[in-house]
Amino acid sequence: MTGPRHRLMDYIREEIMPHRFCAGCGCGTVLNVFVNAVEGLALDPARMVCVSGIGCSSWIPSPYFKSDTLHTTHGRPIAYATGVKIMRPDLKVVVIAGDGDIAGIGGNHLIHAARRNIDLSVFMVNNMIYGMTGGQVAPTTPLDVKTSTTPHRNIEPPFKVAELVVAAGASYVARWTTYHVFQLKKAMQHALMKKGFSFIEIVSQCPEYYGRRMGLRTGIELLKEFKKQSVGVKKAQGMPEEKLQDKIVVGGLCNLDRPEFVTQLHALTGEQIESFSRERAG
Ligand SMILES: Cc1ncc(C[n+]2csc(CCOP(=O)(O)OP(=O)(O)O)c2C)c(N)n1
Repeated sequence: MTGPRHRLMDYIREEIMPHRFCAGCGCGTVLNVFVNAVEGLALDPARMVCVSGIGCSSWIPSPYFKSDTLHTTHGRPIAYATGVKIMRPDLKVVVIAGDGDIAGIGGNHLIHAARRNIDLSVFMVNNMIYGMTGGQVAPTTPLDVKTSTTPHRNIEPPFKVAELVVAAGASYVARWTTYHVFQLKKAMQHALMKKGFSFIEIVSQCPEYYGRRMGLRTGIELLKEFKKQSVGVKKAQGMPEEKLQDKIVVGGLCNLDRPEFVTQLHALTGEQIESFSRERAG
């Protein structure tokens, strides 16, 4: 999977830079950290496929990351990525998309890919709303927050997506924010090298559609808020639920080894072909 040493810019489509993310958006940070993580591992971009859905964050790999990319339909990147991995298990398959994409419309694909433990690295950029379409409420929007579709306040409790993915059976799960760039880079590297389903929830800022309504108008203000709200996994374990209501629990949530789906599928197919050939010969 690793190839000759690459420079950082070998992973970026320079011809379409500067990128088109809004000023202060976390997507630029996630792109930066992802490129650094891949470069640090000396991964060969020609041996990677990045899959995204529809949304601002889906632009992180497509068009900016210089590997083969599949920019798919909203909510379906994990389904497309599963197809790629089954046909080309030799390639590293990465999904980068939004919380609306992965946990909203694509929520079923997420839990079943985790349950099957398919060898994918899924990086979910959680800006807590639907960014691209104008800041509608998402299944990740915190309680009481005002969005374009909850102008008074949000009354729906949000999913804890990382914890959901742990419960569904993933091999590696972590949560970090765009404030924690060094920890996020390490977590991405871990996820990229882990066999099985790996998932990182990246809490990220949308100053335009999320921050503005919260009175936090710039990326910096939102990053300061993330820093203030973050609590490490270990510390959080000793805290009562009500104290964790407005906190972001950061760190590694699980790291275990389980049988991986695609390997087992190909072994099973091999056994079937062998027994079929034996039957025909006999
Ligand atoms: C099937 C379908 N439903 C709805 C839409 C409209 N749509 C496009 S992007 C989007 C939400 C994007 O939010 P998210 O996935 O969180 O990504 P972000 O833009 O916040 O990064 C929606 C609802 C669509 N393109 N296709």
